[in-house]
Amino acid sequence: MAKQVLIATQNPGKIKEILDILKQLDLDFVSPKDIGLELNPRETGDSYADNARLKAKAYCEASGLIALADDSGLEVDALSGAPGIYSARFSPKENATDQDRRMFLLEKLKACPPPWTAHFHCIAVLAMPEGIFIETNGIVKGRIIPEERGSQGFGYDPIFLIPELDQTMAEVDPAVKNTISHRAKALSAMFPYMKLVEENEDFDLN
Ligand code: ITT
Repeated sequence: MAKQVLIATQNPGKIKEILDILKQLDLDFVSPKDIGLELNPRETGDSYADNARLKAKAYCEASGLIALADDSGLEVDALSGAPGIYSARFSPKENATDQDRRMFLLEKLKACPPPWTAHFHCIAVLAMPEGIFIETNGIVKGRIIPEERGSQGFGYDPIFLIPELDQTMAEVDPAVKNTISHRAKALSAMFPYMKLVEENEDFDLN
């Protein structure tokens, strides 16, 4: 029987992408909702790695399952790397939506001359009940544009242009996003470790 792995996130956009990126694995991926787990670990770390580890550990301990977490964000050069680890919380509005965050970012950028080069960064962490942690990372470079384009994806995708494709992350086919994105890169680096989980092999981390 396929082993259960918990996708340790509350973001439905991430869940969809992670399932698609890892679909070749014979693992039984479940979301917190699937197993009736309500958890909201506070992201108190000051790096993606700290926060990803914190989330993976919290979900792993609460469920007893192997947990795969993702901490990610958008870094805009003209804003010295902001919003970065605060990407999900980057709007003063209460209960802000993805669109509120995009509008807030564009408002801030008005004072900066374009081009607004930027990148998405993702750190993925796999936590095992035995206390083993695996960490991988991925980056995708692009540019922020002043008007939204496209309706796929989530978060900052409609204003993140991939210059080589002349499309935003919200315009590209999701299957394409899931081969070029920061998340795709972090998870493809994670793939060999997940394969060991699938095959029930011990981890030799040396
Ligand atoms: P979890 O902590 O439950 O995983 P979250 O959305 O709060 O969900 P993060 O703390 O990692 O996750 O924040 C990541 C934010 O960065 C996310 O909410 C988006 O605003 C942005 N982001 C990350 N990946 C993105 C992507 O592929 N496309 C667009 N925006 C992205």
